[in-house]
Amino acid sequence: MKDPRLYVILDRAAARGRDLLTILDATLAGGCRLVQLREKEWPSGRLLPMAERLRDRCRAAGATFVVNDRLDLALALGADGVHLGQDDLPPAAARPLLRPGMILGLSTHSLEQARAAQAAGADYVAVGSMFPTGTKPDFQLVGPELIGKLRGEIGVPLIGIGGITHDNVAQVIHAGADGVAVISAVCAAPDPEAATRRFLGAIESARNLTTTQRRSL
Ligand code: 3NM
Repeated sequence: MKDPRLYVILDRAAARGRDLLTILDATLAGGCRLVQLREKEWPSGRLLPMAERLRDRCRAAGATFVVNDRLDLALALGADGVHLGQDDLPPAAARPLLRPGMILGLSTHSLEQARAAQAAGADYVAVGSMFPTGTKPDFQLVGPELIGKLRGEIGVPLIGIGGITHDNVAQVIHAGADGVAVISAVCAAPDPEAATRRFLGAIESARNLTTTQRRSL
């Protein structure tokens, strides 16, 4: 995983009828290099042709391409990784099935789950929800505070997720996150390329401030 700062999750439902390929091209043009495909409704057979095109475009751009939930699809596509939730295959069952070098990302919603994810060999740990979100109706609000608590003990990249916007992203970075994952703030943005650029700029500013603050401690 080359650059975890901004993780754009492509979700057809959040795109409100817009083509995911167009959104992908825009976010890649805006500088995103970590992309996930998240599809909660379509069966894998229906999803496969579009997923192949998304994978090809990510490859051409040198971006990392991860598939949410569906290990079979991730393997069939030769994706760079798979992202699993607490109700998916546990990491101990999933890891032996992955090709060498494939990324395993895990969703977590508590201190205990994040510790367990690291112990199970996750390559990154997503922590959410940072803020209330309409994208995941059953979100559990943990806030940036949980990132702060985990920072000292989690060695792999920590990615904040849930309700992240240009206005609150700095809070997540200041809490110690290595990156943020967003769905609606890019997929539903009027201009996903501009939204991506603005996120990368806001993340960079927040990181610089964090470094300066650390130096002055
Ligand atoms: N996982 P948006 S919140 C997919 O808390 C997902 O683990 C979450 O979408 C978690 O950026 C979430 O539109 C939805 O809020 C993120």
